Amino acid sequence: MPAQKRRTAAAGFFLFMIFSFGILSGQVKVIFDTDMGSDCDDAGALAVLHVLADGGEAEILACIYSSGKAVYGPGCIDAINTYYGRPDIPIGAYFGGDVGDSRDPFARTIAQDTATYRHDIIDRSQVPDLVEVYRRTLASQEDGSVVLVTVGHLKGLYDLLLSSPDSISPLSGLELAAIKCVKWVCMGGRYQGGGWASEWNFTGNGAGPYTKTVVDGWPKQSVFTGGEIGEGIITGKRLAQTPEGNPVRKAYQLFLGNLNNGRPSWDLTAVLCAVRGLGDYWVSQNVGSIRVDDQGRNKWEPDPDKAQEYLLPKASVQRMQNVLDSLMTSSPASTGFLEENPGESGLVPGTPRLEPNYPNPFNRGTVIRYTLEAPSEVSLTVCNVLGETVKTLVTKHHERGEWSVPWAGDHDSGSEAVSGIYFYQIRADGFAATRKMLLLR
Ligand SMILES: [Ca+2]
Repeated sequence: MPAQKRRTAAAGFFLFMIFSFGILSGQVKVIFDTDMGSDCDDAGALAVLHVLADGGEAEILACIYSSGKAVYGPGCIDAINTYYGRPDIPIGAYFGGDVGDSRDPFARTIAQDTATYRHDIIDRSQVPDLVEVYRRTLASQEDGSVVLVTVGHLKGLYDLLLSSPDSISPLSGLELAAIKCVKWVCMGGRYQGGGWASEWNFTGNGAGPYTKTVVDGWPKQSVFTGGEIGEGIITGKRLAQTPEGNPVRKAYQLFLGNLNNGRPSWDLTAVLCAVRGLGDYWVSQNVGSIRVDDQGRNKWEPDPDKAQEYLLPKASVQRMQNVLDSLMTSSPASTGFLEENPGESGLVPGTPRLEPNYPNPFNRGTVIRYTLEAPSEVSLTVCNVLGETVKTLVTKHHERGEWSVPWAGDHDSGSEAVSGIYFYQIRADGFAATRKMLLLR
């Protein structure tokens, strides 16, 4: 089948899968607030968020560009959103000039290359003010439903919290945050040293004076992933295996000069925590609260105890690298590899019927069931999103009837498969059927 047709068939199939099997339930609704352009880990974090959305774990409500000294952040965000098949996510930008990084190692190049990335926003002149997007997005959501994640300076959030009632909502920004948000996950600060610490998102580029107001004034739970959490988790090398047209690959390549060494995963950890919580990746220190000074420096105090916590590592660095790298480098669902699968129609006599696996999502293992209407030579395999066979579960002659096969989330080699989307495909006498499943470690 021609590649284009295969992609089109795959896109339709993915949409069918998502809307047919209720994978959307349990989604975390996320607003992503970024200084896209200063460092490539913002691009990696947005990629992780899209892949989590592809897997039905998250919905991306809006992207906020909260750096005011470079203008191409929104264009770079739009290029990534478009690559992942979500070109219409609202984007808001900061238009002030007092907070932000004037360096632009990759955003401009990506934002201006609309021929390659097929997006339509180039710079911030094409998007609304971030306060408008924040307010509109929050006002449209159910109470207590939104997770806000910031991976840059806090000026955007500062402007939201200080915003007044307007035609969008009779609530102030502080009230909107208190009513609509369930929590805020923030990449910022440092916590494990014990004393006063200086971290770039909190203190850099003129952000310091705003950090204290936001950290002290945020009205709901806040979770901080400190600089030390992402620092040792080096990701991005696997981007070399993704298509040349991947803007996230381009961001890492331009920022680092090559794809040989990878980059710490500061912002990626915040996104993963926003969507999956602590999981078995982290534990949290939740007794005490943060003190922030006027320069944005911070320290953790055991008293008073507020609804604030910071992450401590639990899983190994190696495992976190695997989890984040495999998310960041997964193919977008909209450009998947799948072939047409006539078995999905269920109308052709002799077609194998493949049932939804259970449980799904799953952690330790899942069971795949299928029905044969006639004796057949059967193969049942599990593939990853790159189309590589992970595990061959069945290759044999089967009588007609109902069958079930467990998959323990392992490779043919016996090693553990990483978190992510997988596909299981049955082939029997020239027919094939494929379904999607989600492994969560
Ligand atoms: Ca950042």
